[in-house]
Amino acid sequence: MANTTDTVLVIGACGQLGSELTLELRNMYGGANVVAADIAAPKQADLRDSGPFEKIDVLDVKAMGELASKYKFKQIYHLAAVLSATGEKNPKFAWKLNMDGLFNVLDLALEQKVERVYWPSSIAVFGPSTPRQNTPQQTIMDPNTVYGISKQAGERWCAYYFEKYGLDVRSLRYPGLIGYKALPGGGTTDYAVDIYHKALEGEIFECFLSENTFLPMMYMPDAIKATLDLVHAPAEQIKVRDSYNLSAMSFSPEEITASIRKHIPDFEIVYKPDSRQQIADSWPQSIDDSTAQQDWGWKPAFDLDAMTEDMLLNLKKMKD
Ligand code: AKB
Repeated sequence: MANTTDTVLVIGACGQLGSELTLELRNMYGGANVVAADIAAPKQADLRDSGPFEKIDVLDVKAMGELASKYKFKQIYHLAAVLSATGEKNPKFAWKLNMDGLFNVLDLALEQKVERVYWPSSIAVFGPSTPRQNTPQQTIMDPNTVYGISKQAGERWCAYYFEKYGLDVRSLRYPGLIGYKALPGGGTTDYAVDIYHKALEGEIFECFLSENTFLPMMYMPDAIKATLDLVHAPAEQIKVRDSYNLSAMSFSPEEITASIRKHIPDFEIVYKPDSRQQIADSWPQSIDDSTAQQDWGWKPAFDLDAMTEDMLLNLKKMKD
């Protein structure tokens, strides 16, 4: 249950997930109680106008400490990260931001007695030796992107802070996230957002993955619901303290194209796989999330066609 007097911090609030999660949290806790923080100010008017914004670099320990002293946060959602494709361009920086950022948040949470921390992991924790179909909660993990390595290490640190220091950290392994409000930045699954924009603009879509590349994906309302359900579940229900597998749908570029063509029959796609193909080929094609279902009742609402209908409707409204 949400305690509506809690003060909440969202780090990475202007990103694809952060911008939607912050708005939902403001609905739950009240605008003034949810601080959006990021390295640059929000462009979205609803995010900008609905509550406080603080410019912060998660690597700046002093500024983070001052922010926490000012607001006395009860919950922190730490979403800032370099994603899979961008991470490969500058692996050392990706490691620094993803790992030091997490340590700064975990240590701050301990120091300031923050009651709950949420940190997202990803299907990127899995690698070429992981079983690719219905990937189990616990299995071989040999990630070969710096993003995946940082998420796998981060998961272990979250479990460590819980076991050694009693910090209530919770986490989900997100699949590719698809939403219409904000664009993703630098991931391997980003094509599945871009494709809707290009379809509506009447452009030929150049896909950086091959037509039969299946990846686990999720529509943003499901991702927000999963996150809030997990964070607000009673502590005794949270049995996994590294990160929960989470699943909704799995499709290929060819299948999402067919789904879009039900609404835009002349939509065209061409395939030009690039370096992101190799990343996609190292990830699972589908995920077994039965542990999340059993522990805290996870159930997605959207499949591919339901998502396509909603995406096209909302993007069209935004473009008109
Ligand atoms: C990415 O593609 O890097 C992310 C992810 C699956 O974590 N969307």
